[in-house]
Amino acid sequence: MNNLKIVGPAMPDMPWEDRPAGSKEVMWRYSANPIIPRDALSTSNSIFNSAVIPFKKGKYNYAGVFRCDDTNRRMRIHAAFSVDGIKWDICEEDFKLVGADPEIAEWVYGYDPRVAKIDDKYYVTWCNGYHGPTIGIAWTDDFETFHQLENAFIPFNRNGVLFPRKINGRFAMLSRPSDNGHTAFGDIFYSESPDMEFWGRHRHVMSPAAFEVSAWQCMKIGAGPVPIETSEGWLLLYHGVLRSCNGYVYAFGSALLDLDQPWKTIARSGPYLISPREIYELTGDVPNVTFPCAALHDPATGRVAVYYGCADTVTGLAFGYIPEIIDFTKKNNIL
Ligand code: BMA
Repeated sequence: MNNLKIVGPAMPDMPWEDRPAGSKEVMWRYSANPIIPRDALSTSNSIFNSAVIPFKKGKYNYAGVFRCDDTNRRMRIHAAFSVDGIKWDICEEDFKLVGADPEIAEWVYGYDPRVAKIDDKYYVTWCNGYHGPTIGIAWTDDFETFHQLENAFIPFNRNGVLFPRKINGRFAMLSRPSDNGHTAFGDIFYSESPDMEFWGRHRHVMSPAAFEVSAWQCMKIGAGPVPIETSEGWLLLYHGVLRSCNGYVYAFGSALLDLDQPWKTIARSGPYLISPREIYELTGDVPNVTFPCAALHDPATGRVAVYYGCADTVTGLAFGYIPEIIDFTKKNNIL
């Protein structure tokens, strides 16, 4: 894959740690995980399932939107800034939305944010409470004011993840229709929009895998970070869920989607990339969860750093090389 082309801004200083000597893993964890403790804020019960993006502001090189559940156990989103992508200054106040139609403006809850840069705006999508979970959208250009748009779908829906550019002239989003509870099913769908308001042309992307084929993703699946564009297709990291006798287990793996018709899956990994294994993933408010919501990558080196929620409590980092993840996805393709 010497001629693999990876799209994205150069990020030579992105967070990184080499693969540990002797490790055969495709993705490996940061040795100083978790990078964000649960009590980084005076009001936080837990900080996890959060999204980051390169963003220059004063001394800062990255911005983010963090899921900070407070000590009422209310799910809130807070803006954050970082010099190195590892140590984060998270705003004590939750993010404030402006500009929405008053009929949908009431804040109920928000969680599992993602952030995508499309043209000159940063779009945040999150699971937004509006008579049940749906996908909220807001844009910002300074990570201080967030301009709320219409919800993308009617409830119930989770894991709304935008593509980082228009596809065939339209904004594009992956999401997972669900129910109002701890949904025991879930496929990934693709939708497109001419204007970030009206979403349609819904297409099925992927279903959970058969239990005998790939058990970690046999109950439900959902898009993780914003997909990464490469000459081999869109690299999608996605979470998959298995139901054990003790509850749900969240791992993540990879798939390649067609560049022009991203609802067509080119390859999908049978083995996971990361599954709960470390103590901070195995224990916390919700045990056995590794839940990726963002990735930083550097096209020249192929490096990728994935931000993932650990046991719904803290935030961790995992690293890999995009060409190796693509190879792994194709070699272990279960389609
Ligand atoms: C999902 C979401 C995620 C969470 C996961 C495990 O339904 O609520 O935020 O990480 O469950 O609890």
